[in-house]
Amino acid sequence: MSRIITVGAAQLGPIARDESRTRVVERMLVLLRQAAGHGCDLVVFPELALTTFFPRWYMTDQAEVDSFFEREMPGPETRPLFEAAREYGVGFCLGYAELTEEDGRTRRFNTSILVDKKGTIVGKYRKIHLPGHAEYEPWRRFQHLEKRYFETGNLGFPVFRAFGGIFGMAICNDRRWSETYRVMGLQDVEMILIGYNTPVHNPPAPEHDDLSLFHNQLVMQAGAYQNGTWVVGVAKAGLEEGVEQIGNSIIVAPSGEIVARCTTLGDELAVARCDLDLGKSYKNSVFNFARHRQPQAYGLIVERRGAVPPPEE
Ligand code: CDT
Repeated sequence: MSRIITVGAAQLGPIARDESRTRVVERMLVLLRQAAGHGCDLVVFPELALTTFFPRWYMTDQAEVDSFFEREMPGPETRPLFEAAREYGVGFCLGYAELTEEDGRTRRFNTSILVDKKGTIVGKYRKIHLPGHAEYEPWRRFQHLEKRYFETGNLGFPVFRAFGGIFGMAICNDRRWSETYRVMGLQDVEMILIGYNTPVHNPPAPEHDDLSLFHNQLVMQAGAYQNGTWVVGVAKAGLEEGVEQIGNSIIVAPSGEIVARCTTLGDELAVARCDLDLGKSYKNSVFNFARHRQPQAYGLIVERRGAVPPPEE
């Protein structure tokens, strides 16, 4: 099987609070069809791609909160995405709010799934690094209540064999944490798919606002290089319900170089042909974990799993 995979970063512009899922899915289908025309194998949609970024509002009515969650995947409104995947032979990664009955109770997660070219779900990840706060904070211009509406993900950072390679997922704030990439790097990940909703303004640290694009690139470029993996970062961008969100969706090679990017704050597709074997030269040399990592000296026990064997000398 070819180790070249053509990937589309399917950035979405703002989604209004009253925009229906059916309308959003129509917008996503336009990008999916465009991706098929470019020969894409896989498209990556943003975090919480089916609705507006609802954690910006404090809500006390649980039924109102739950109206932003999916109880089944696919459901009636999202099924067309799965049918299009099958029809065009294009897989996708989708972020959504997941409501599930697990361990005898209702649980809510900020989730991403990986869907293959047959329209079958082949991977799931639930966001671990939930940013923001759990209670109403009146001094903020807008809220960031992910800690109120979601539980911390309980699936770890798994990797999945799909599309002829090893794939992982992360969601928004996860991309700022080196552990995210390294845990998947230790499982030989070859491409990490990340959706995000990032306001330009960070209420607790407004002094970072001018650096929001720089930090977005910094973390994904470093994560890619330090683990010899591709990283695809995809925004929900633009002015959404009065909050400015960054765009700057990028596809990063294992060298840390950006090879494709979105240039608008609207619905836009950026495409790159990605050779999954490109990570090998990093995994086998400067970031050969088996040869050069020294976890026993870090003062912290970190289990090493599935590291690439050293090259023959
Ligand atoms: N959705 C999400 O995780 N957003 C956060 C905002 C934090 S403000 C720096 C992010 O890390 O982009």
